[in-house]
Amino acid sequence: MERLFTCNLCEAMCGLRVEVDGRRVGAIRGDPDDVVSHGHLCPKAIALGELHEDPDRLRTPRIREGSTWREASWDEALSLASTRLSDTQRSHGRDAVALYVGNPAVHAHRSSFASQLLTAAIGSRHRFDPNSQDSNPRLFACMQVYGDALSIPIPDVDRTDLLIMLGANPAASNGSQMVMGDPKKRLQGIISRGGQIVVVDPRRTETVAWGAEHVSIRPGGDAALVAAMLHVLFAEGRVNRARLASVANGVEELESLVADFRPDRVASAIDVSAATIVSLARRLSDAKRACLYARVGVCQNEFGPTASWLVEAINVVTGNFDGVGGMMFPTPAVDIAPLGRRLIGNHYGRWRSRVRGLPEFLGALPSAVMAEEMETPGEGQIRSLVTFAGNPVLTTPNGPRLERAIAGLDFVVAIDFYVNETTRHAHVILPPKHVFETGNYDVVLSRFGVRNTMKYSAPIVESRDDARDDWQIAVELALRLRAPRWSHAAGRRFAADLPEQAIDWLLATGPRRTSLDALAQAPHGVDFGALVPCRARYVHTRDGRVRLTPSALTADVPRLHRWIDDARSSDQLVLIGRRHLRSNNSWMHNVRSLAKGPDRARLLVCAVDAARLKLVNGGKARVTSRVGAVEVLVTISDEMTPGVVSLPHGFGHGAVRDTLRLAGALPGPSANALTDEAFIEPVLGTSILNGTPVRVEG
Ligand SMILES: Nc1nc2c(c(=O)[nH]1)N[C@H]1C(S)=C(S)[C@@H](COP(=O)(O)OP(=O)(O)OC[C@H]3O[C@@H](n4cnc5c(=O)[nH]c(N)nc54)[C@H](O)[C@@H]3O)O[C@H]1N2
Ligand SMILES: Nc1nc2c(c(=O)[nH]1)N[C@H]1C(S)=C(S)[C@@H](COP(=O)(O)OP(=O)(O)OC[C@H]3O[C@@H](n4cnc5c(=O)[nH]c(N)nc54)[C@H](O)[C@@H]3O)O[C@H]1N2
Ligand code: SF4
Ligand SMILES: [Mo]
Repeated sequence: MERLFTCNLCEAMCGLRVEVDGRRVGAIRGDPDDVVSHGHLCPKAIALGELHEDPDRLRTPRIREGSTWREASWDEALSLASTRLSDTQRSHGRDAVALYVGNPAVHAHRSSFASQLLTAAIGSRHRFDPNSQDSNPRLFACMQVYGDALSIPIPDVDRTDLLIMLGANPAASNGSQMVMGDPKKRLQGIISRGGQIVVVDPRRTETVAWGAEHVSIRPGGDAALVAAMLHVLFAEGRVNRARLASVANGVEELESLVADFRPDRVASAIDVSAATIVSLARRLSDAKRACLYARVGVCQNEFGPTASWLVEAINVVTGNFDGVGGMMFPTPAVDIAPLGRRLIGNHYGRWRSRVRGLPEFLGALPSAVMAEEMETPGEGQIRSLVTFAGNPVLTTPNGPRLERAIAGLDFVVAIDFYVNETTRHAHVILPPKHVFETGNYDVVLSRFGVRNTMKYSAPIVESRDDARDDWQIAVELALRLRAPRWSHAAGRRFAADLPEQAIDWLLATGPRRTSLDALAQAPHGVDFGALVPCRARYVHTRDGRVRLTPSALTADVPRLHRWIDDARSSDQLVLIGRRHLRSNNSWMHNVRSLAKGPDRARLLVCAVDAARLKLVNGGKARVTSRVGAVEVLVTISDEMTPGVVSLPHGFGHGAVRDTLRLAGALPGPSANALTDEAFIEPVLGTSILNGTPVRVEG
């Protein structure tokens, strides 16, 4: 039988047609009638079937005794987990148990709700997630500029004339905070309408190969670039102050803040010519409808928050905010923003990490402090850990140090269906059902659509009787931790459908006033059309105006000036990351259709640096940073620019060759054995994963 399902591996939300037979999954194709993707899919979707069938994927809880694992009943595994976590909290306080919630937790509704429940049930200030390796700078910038971290404008790609992309490579990532179905068709649509795409990236990426113009930049240079573009706009009288007066505050202050960012001063620091800076500014201002969009490459560099703020500001200043063809707010049918404001709140700095004093943001601390909080004795030390859908040993800076720290903890619980580099240190693994067995409404990702759409996928595959999903596991753990005297069976029954009831309620109270029943009548999803101007709904500052110069960010401008002055004389080699269409962060490496093919974890080096460092194509190199060293094979590539080398994250599976048999055989080291937990930006403590100083030897 063929069933429809929305792929949940990345942010593209592709609609799939999946052959299923009871518990078996067969062929997977794109759904041509899907309202988001119109038939598009990528090779990872095919792998969803392989993932479902993967013999290495755990289906039963495991308990580790020494170095051996044994299967256990849910009751035994959950009792052991909750007893040991309760013991830790009773003896050492709530903060002694840490929670790390990984990326897949935002990719299906039952998992997303589970992460909120676990956060509440554990109640620890030691809560971590990948946002401090990813979006925090942009969330913080949006919180400062628009008054809410979830007020995130999205490029109106279907109607724009100019899309300038900083630090994003949708040809590999399929788009982030820009859900657009078939990215190639969508982006090439801009060009075929006579518009233009500019990619600003230290590497000449696959997205450039789609027909975009390429501007190479020094890693970390985006804040200075955008500040210099703003300088040009003010200097050339291109700022329409009368129009801005009703929209934004801080125009004059912004003008004086960028006064010293002359293109001729900034150019040599960021390796972009003054003429290019001036031309980018003029094009952004001349285009009838334009978007400057910045993503992970910018968030993860030395000036993530400051650059993210300046990007929001320049879109506003050029009139490309909340209008057709510019940066616009979606109005999704399930709008989690009001709920997020109530449940999580726009909090910053309510508590600080014990050892380094880094601030909490949106209820979480930066992952860069995890290891030291585990290693440093004293009140509030982390003694036990729960990981949920993550692999911080491979995905956070200085993974090897974190791994040693995790191995020394009293007790570790993992909610994950693989024994990966992190979960192998767990004492108990609680494996959830696969998403095909649980259904999916993309509550978070539908906030990022380039059109307003909604889709719900019901479960399509039967489960084993004893299988549990993320939500059920979280409920069981929460009940045992916080309401041990309640009847678990009654609690389980009560909570079973809460996620669907929540979606139904959110649909009913959201902007579309609809329901899950109505959605069931639309199996390919519902398209509510293009984005519409709606800033009154999403700008939550006190006076309803955009804040162009929030003090939490303007305070970082002096550091930017110092960086420019230092960068002009620096010839330090730096490491950046990259993504590949057939990989997904640290996982999906254990399915044959994705693992096969060439080695994807090579170090890319340009010919000039290769000659200087005596590296040969296909030969070995040793890469060293402050925190570690790895051996890697080299590919000499004309995509790279002098002074910058590139290595993807998420590889280096040698330690799990027994439990991830295909992934374990893949070559390549972990890039996060080189990234440095002490190298963070100062506003939020975001990890700097692009721009790590390294030495490379042949
Ligand atoms: N150097 C460098 N490091 C990076 C990045 C980079 O660009 N460069 N990118 C960063 C970014 S943007 C991110 S988001 C992070 C990701 O970092 P993490 O979230 O720590 O890592 P993932 O590889 O996404 O972890 C996925 C884990 O979740 C499990 N999993 C998958 N689906 C489910 C499910 O439905 N339920 C449960 N319970 N588990 C599931 C998988 O088995 C796997 O073990 O990495 C960050 N790290
Ligand atoms: N196939 C695949 N798809 C994915 C993922 C995956 O791992 N694999 N991960 C998903 C996740 S978790 C995320 S967050 C998104 C991310 O999606 P994107 O934001 O599109 O991220 P990347 O593809 O990593 O592209 C980042 C680009 O930034 C460039 N860069 C590095 N440093 C700098 C800098 O200082 N300035 C500028 N301007 N550019 C810089 C890099 O060379 C790279 O080309 O992708 C998602 N989609
Ligand atoms: S682009 Fe690939 S991984 Fe992403 S949603 Fe579509 S099929 Fe899934
Ligand atoms: Mo991410």
